[in-house]
Amino acid sequence: MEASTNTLLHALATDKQITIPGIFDPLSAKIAEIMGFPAAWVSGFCVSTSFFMPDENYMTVDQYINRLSEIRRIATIPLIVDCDEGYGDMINTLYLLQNLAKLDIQAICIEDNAFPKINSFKEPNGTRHALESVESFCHKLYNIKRNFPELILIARTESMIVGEPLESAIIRGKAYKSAGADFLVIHSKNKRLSEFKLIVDAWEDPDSLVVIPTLAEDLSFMDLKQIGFRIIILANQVLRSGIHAMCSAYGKIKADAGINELNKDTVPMKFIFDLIDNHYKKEALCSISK
Ligand code: SPV
Ligand code: MG
Repeated sequence: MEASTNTLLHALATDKQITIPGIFDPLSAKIAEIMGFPAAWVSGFCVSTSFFMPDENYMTVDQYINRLSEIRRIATIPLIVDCDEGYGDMINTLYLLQNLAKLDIQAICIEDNAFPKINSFKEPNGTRHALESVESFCHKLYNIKRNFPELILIARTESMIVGEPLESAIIRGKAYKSAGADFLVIHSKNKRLSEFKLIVDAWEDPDSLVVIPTLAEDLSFMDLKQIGFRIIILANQVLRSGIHAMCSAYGKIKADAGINELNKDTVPMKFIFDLIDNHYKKEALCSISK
């Protein structure tokens, strides 16, 4: 249990900058772990999508906790859990976090969307994308830190997502840091590096900035590191590329493209046997050596 906690704390303490991919189930978590990432982002959007539900609080808190425990049963990679807006008020948030505490979760991210949330990049469809007041969100952060002092707390403001100027996001960010947040995401629909740079330049402590560049175009992770972001989270690109691959494979089957064409973009069966068998062999060895 402690090993993974230490790994994330160690990475945060020693690596100036880290790149973290999104995961959503035991398989994706295990692949990210074997690839050697220092941590993985459990994406609310990706887990919801895997249940075929909108990222708008359709998924219940217990569904999410169950998925997290399925992931933890297989993977020891440090996890940063996307807690959306906390699944409701303070009581609901604490219920989620009490359950996460049993799962060796090192870090969480909580956003200032009002309940029920809507994914940052979805057009509101008539309903306003509302934010919690600064006071009530700070109250949430303060209570999280008071009840779970060991948890690395990432606060995320949706201020720019709802069209407020960068200055408003900075005001929220400062309040959230004072209320106990360790790191801050100023989430945005930014595409270009120059737009991301405005955020870094406006924030007094770039080391505490996390970026989730979901809509970014034409930039490398190194570009984001060079302008000063500390932690870069690629939240949902792996799931999106997986969906792309699935559609392409189903399309080839439908078009009767032939087995050779289909096999081009698949892993061999042996790849999966090895992947999974290695895990269970190691588990067996560990249990014998205890
Ligand atoms: C998620 O992965 O659930 C996120 C990141 O919150 S994003 O959907 O890109 O805003
Ligand atoms: Mg999310």
